[in-house]
This record gives sequence, structure tokens and C-alpha cells, in this order.
Amino acid sequence: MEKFKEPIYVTKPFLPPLADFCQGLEEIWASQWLTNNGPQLQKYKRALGEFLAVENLSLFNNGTLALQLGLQGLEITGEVITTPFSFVATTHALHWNKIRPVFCDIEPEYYTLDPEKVEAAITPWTTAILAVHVFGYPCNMEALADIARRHNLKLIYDAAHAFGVKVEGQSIANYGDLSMFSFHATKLYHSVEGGLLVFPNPALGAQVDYLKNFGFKNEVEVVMPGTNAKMNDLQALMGLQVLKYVPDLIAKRRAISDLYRERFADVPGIHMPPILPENVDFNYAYFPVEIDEKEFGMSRDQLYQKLREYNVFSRRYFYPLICDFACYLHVPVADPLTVARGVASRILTLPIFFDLELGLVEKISDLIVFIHNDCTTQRGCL
Ligand code: T4K
Repeated sequence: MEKFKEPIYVTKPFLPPLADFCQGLEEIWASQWLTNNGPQLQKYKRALGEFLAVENLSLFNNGTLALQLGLQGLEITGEVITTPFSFVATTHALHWNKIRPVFCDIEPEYYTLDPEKVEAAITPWTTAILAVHVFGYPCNMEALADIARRHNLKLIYDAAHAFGVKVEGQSIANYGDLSMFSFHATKLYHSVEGGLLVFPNPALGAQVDYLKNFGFKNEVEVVMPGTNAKMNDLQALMGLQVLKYVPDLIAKRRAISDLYRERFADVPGIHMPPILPENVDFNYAYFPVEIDEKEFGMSRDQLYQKLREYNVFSRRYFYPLICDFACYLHVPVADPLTVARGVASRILTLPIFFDLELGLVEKISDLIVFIHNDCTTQRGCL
């Protein structure tokens, strides 16, 4: 098979029509407000509140700082049970708050925290659970909420991947004590860089708003040693404009996901998470597959390399596990993390983004099938 002429990356940011963005820029130029809660930011906050049907929200310049300051605002200390199968920023947010992460295993189907393992990992120092809706798959929120209630723990969701996901008809932002969404350019929905916190307790809003703005209450009062983590008005403009397209972005990803699923249905060694139950409106943010070396005829890493030779840049999200990065090797783990280790060794996320034509999805799928056939007929790969 021929190499793709242009590189195909795992994702590509969606950009609104340039003319629309320029019109928005004109508004910013006219107002001369670039940051510090300017008019675009305020408009954006209102629009997001309406989109998600939530009242308490706060915008940040990125998701990592949003999570970091959210944890600080909730005054989380001691130990927090979390997943090793995520982007490293999930644990970094704990580290920056001097909180000890306790890594706990995940469930094999959707890769989210395993509630039974969470309960077993609770110690007298545990104050919260930091769960991740990884790839947009909702955590087992009922079970986690029950554990949190019984053990008096805060329940925090890293929902970086889950913008647009609904459970029982309501936004996934409505669950737990705090949810963080990332609006980084590589996400389904973005504001170039950006982060959002959503929470049920209005008092937390004041805390995180102080924290992201140096702790200023007014011109002469600093009520806490805050930092600078504000979203600016140019980011807000991008966020506002991309918001209009969220249904289209999700619909296209769904079509891509359906096509991959159809193409891989009978290919040995490519395992995909099951279709979600009907009470979930999914966002199809990522397309993860697990490669079983024996069945597929080649390891995940060999396939990843082979695809690169053909100009297809899949990613091994999330390998290595966070607990295996040098800076977290000293952290004790609550259990052997058998499921997470297995998944991290097999996972591969394939290209999925708005601009990706279905014809190219077919070609990428054909290439993967071709690599499998070539390898198993030559019997030389393993
Ligand atoms: N929690 C979770 C669960 C997260 O996944 C993340 C971020 C966070 C917390 C923290 O949120 P933020 O602070 O980032 O808001 C990317 C993103 O940088 C990161 O936001 C994201 N998760 C993570 C899963 O993916 P990389 O290092 O893989 O990105 P990079 O630069 O390799 O980009 C991936 C591909 O996207 C490139 O190969 C090409 C394409 N690309 C990328 C950019 C930036 C473009 O085509 N255009 C672009 O502008 O981390």
C-alpha cells in the first residue's frame, strides 16, 4: 500500500471560519479589553453556562491550572485516590497541591476507575477521589458517589475529554463536587488553550475566582496567595465561536467512529470498547483500540511504528502509566494495577477529527487490515 502523501495526525484542531473570527477580533479591538474578565470572557461564560445548563462555573487559561486550583479551592489535603491511566496533568495537579496520589486500578471495558479497588484503597488519610472520564467514557458515577458519601470524601472529576457528554439527558458536568474540562486545541472542543471548572457549591466560585486572579478581592485587598490562571478574551472568542459547532463536531466524530468499528469488526486482535448504554450521549472524542499481539500478529508498538512509516501518526494514549514516569516512581501503589498495565501496553488511539474525510478513514482502516494480513501471512512479525 502507498504511503499517505500528507501526514495524518491523531487529531487536528477545528477552526471556525476566519471571517467570523476576524469579526470577533474587531469587537475586541473596539473594546480594547484583552483579558481580566473582559466582555468576550463574560459573554463566553454565559454561553457555556447555557450550553451545559449549569450555574456555577469558572474559566481558566488551561485545564491543568483549573484542576490544580479547583483542588486548592476545595481544600483537599492528605491522600487522593486516582487513576494511573490518564494524561500526566491529572496527577501533577495533585502534586502541586502537596497531595499524595494513590494510584488505583481501572475497569477493563471503559478504562475508568474501578470502584471496588477505590474502596479498598481508602485509608484514614484519604480525603477525595479524583476520577477521569478518560476518552470521554463516563466513570461509574453512581458507585463512586456512593463510596464518597459513605466515607465522607470529595468526588472530583477530570472531565478533560468529556465536553458534550450527557448522562440521563444532563451534562456530565453535573456530577460530583467538581468537574474540570480542558479546552486545549487537541480536544473535541477548544478555545486554543483553556480550562473550565463546574461545581454545585456557589461558594467555591468565589474561592477559585480569587485563586486565578492573584487573590484579589478588590483593588486593595488580597485575600489569599493566588496565581495568574485567567482565560483571556482572545481565547474566549475562539471558545465562543467553536461552541456553535459542537453538535457538528460530535456528529462527524460519530460517523468516523462508526466507520472504524464497522471496518475492524472482524479483524482479529483489534478490540474496541463496547457501545455505551442508551442513557449516555457520547462525544466520540477519541478512538481507542486495544491491539492483542497474538491475535493481530504484531504488537501495539510495532503497529504504531508501521503506521508512522505510512505517515499515520496514531498515539499511545495513555502509555506509560502515570505511576511509571520517573517523577512518580516513588509513589506507593494501592494494588498491582493489573488491568491498567495491560491496557497501557495494548492501547492505541487512531486519528479522529472533524476535517478527517471518511474516505481517509477507510484508507487508514484498509492500511491496518493490510498490515495485519501481511504480517500474519508472512508469519514473521512475532
Ligand atoms: N487531564 C487530562 C485527562 C488530559 O487529557 C489533559 C490534557 C489535561 C488534564 C490537561 O489539560 P490542559 O492543561 O492541556 O488543558 C495533548 C494536549 O496537549 C493535552 O491537552 C491533552 N490532555 C493530551 C491528551 O494531548 P500531546 O503532548 O499529546 O499533544 P501534541 O502536541 O503531541 O498534539 C497531538 C497531535 O495534535 C499532534 O501530533 C498534531 C496535532 N496538533 C496539535 C496541536 C497542539 C495539531 O494539529 N495542531 C495543534 O495546534 O498532549
